[in-house]
Amino acid sequence: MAAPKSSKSKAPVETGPAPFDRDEELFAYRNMLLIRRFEEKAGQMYGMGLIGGFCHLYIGQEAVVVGMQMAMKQGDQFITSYRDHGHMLAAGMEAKGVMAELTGRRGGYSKGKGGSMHMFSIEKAFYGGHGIVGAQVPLGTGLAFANKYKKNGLVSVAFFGDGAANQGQVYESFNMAELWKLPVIYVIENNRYAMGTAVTRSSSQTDFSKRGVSFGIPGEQVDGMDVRAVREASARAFEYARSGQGPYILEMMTYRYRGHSMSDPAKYRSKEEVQKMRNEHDPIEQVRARLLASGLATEDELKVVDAEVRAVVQESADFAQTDPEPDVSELWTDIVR
Ligand SMILES: Cc1ncc(C[n+]2csc(CCOP(=O)(O)OP(=O)(O)O)c2C)c(N)n1
Ligand SMILES: [Mg+2]
Repeated sequence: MAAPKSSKSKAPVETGPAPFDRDEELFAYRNMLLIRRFEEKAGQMYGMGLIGGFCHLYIGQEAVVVGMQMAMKQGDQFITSYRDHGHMLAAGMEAKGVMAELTGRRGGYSKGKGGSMHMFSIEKAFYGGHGIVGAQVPLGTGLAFANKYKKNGLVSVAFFGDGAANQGQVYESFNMAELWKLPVIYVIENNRYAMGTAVTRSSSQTDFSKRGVSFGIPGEQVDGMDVRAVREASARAFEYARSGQGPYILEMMTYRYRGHSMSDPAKYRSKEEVQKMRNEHDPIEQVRARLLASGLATEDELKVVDAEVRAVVQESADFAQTDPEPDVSELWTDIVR
């Protein structure tokens, strides 16, 4: 609601998402920072030749997965694209297991045989890690179908990008999900680009929250750089889907700071554009500034969190370099013959 325009009002009425308490702010800070530092380390290790194959970093988009996780219930499934490291870390999957998968080691989540885009966790209800753009959307819808069939009260979340949102299979999924009132949340991570193509160059309707209108699926645009806004909108979406009303679309307005993957000519946007987002909207800096300004935490307390996060990331990097590679015989395991 807008602040009332009365000559008697003394202070401006604060609008925007409901505030977090100290524990929530610190939780969000720690988890977003873990993703940021992990991804920075992965980028360095890729540069050193320690990681092979594809690698897509999530830096800049951290508030989306952390805010979503804060609204999820244990057992709710989630599934995403190749840009998946942040999703796993936010769900509490171990940094060691993710990093070791990047370097192709035995202790990786797919025993070193899947790499960056192909990791899974039954325990954390993470269904991957998918390299085919948009393929996770029908799969996530299928998870919701299973939930409804089993009447287990769980909700599935399918994350996908602005580019993936133009795939045909997304709309086949929307149709069935609404027809059968499936408990699924479609999270469109609009980071403004699909590889080097800006949303405005590829989409006739650039407001992705409206993409479900013809099916009768409600949607909303969310400030995906503000973890409080993400948590609040996610809570609404979970409530809607869990209560049997059907699917819900959340368009997260976000931004990726790094290139699409590790090789990216970066000619499709200016350095100034990236720097402006970092300076004015960084999701981690927002929480940090709030914690300090409100007195909910001191610089020293945040330094302790920073050091703890760095230690976790360093331990994962050490493990990912010392853990052995899989035995050659592993070529014949975990495959359908
Ligand atoms: C079916 C298919 N088409 C094309 C590609 C190549 N490709 C990989 S990522 C990508 C861009 C997707 O962009 P978006 O959905 O916005 O996700 P983001 O990378 O921004 O997270 C494309 C076209 C692919 N992997 N799969
Ligand atoms: Mg994109």
